Amino acid sequence: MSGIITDINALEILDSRGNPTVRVYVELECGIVSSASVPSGASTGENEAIELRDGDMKRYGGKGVLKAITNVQDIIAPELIGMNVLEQSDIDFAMIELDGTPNKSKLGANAILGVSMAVAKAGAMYSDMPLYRYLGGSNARRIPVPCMNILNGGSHADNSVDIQEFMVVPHGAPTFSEGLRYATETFHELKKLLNAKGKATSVGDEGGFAPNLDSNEEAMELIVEAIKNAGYKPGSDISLALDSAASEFLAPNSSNVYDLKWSGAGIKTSDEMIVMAKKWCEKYPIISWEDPLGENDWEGFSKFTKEFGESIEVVGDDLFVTNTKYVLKGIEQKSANSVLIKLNQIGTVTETIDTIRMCKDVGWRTFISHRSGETGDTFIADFAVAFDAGHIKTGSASRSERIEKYNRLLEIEAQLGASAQYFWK
Ligand code: 2PG
Ligand code: MG
Repeated sequence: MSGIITDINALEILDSRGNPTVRVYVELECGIVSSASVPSGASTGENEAIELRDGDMKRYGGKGVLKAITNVQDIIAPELIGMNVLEQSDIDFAMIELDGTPNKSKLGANAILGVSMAVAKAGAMYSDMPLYRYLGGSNARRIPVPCMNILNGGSHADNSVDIQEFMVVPHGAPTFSEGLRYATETFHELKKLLNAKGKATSVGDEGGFAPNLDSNEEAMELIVEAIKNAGYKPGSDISLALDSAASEFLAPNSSNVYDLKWSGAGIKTSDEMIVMAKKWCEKYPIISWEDPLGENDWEGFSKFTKEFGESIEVVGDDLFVTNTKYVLKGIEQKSANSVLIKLNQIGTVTETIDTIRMCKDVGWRTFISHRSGETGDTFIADFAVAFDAGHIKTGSASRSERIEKYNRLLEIEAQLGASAQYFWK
């Protein structure tokens, strides 16, 4: 029986924030049916591919995705039906052409990505392989280090912390499953500490705690204490990764002045942010820092990388939006040494792979990421293994939409057995 696509359908479902998102079903002539669900960001980069929302204020406050669903059913499906599911890049480029805009604003990146991911899953099912093996080939066997976001701030929480994500990175663990255990035990210890200090233990969008704290530094002090209480050595067993998501606290009308508004720490220039970062890097075991500055502060990013690029991973998220055009600019300007990879920032599986390939060509790292609005879809777990990404962030040790991805990685590690690899570099 053939791998010809015979039907493509879509459904409006809800994400982890209760906002509508797109689920796509792809059916093959042989009877295989796959489905994929699209995530959604909150601290989005301005150059991301466009997530099409209905804007009909009578439904979900304007956030409905019925237009994207109709685009899948009426425009994309007729074009792709009859194509071979194994031709992933032909299929993705057919959709790019059909859309015809530079940012997928006509059909919607949510419509296009849903189809692209469901096609990849159907291809794997048709080939009778797990997704990581189908996409990555027979040597895909490195399980990414989980960067677990255990304390949330910024626009992912309603608290007094500016930095969006404080992650624990169990790079000293021997395996992924042990690393996940180290990080999860630290999460539980942090809860105990917060309780003891009378701080809130409710969680933010990505499942990390979201307490009101006196400063951003207090968050790191608490986490380091939690690491020790869990019986691990900060810096050798577990280090810290930060995502400042600094575009979220730019001063009004500025691209390089920052207002640490949630903590009330005041206004800082790009250079002052770097001075602050230096102090933090000396004091805390930080090994990775994402979006330390805003998405248009290219000069600041280059200075930041000059200062820290030899000692830590400097990750661009909003700066690069998983787009080769911006990654190329970053390579030329030495803006970072790592790229956060989010499929829905660019909108197809094929273009995401292009971005990863560009990073690898110049020795940059790749860091696969969920979005703050997620579903139970575990695509990124397989995707990270397929492309040897090395690092993944998919939230905390709470909220099933986060845990499902970690559980999928446990499953892959078990399948790989002794051949599974786990290392930070
Ligand atoms: C980020 C992401 C994911 P969002 O900034 O890296 O953690 O957040 O999906 O809201 O853009
Ligand atoms: Mg980010």
